[in-house]
Amino acid sequence: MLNILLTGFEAFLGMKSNPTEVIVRNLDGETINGNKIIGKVLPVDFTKTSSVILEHVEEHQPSVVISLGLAAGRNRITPERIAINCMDGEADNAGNQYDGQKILEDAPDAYFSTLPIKNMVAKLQEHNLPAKISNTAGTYLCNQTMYTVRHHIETNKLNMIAGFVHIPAHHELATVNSKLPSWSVKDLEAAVKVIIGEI
Ligand code: PCA
Repeated sequence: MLNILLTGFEAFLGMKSNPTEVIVRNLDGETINGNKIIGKVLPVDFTKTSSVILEHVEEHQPSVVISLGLAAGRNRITPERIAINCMDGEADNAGNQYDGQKILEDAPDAYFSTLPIKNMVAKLQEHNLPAKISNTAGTYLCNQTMYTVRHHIETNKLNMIAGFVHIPAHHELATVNSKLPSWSVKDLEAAVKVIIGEI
């Protein structure tokens, strides 16, 4: 049995909830395809998120790290191809804001996902769950999380695959924002299970 660390995020940018938090709490402790899911919710805080996820990695020694984040406005499941060494965008939940600074000095510009992103997209599409590879994880906490975990794995030569998957908003967020495409939590969770099944 492999340990799969599945992370989500707390709510951010004034939104009242985050579907990734709901999914990760629902799946924590489940066994999927004989693999144990360890679900953890991360803070949206540039100064804390990296150390929190790396502590979970140290404690649980997973073989796989799948991090989930909300991409409000996207209409499909988007496994990310790459994370870049850059922080930019809106202030986080603690009020920290960056303007293009590096996540880590003297570290590579980018890391590719080591999850089977092509197979994940193909399998989701087979299940009528719309999916597409994304070539940008942005420059906010989701990008920072994937970059940090991939850097930790490469630097320590760990036998661990890791990457990031952005998911659309759930209906709860769309009820208060008419511009948001949205999915049911049930379908989002089904998609995450398909993704885990491809590992
Ligand atoms: N999405 C944000 C951060 C937290 C989340 O769920 C992002 O895309 O960076």
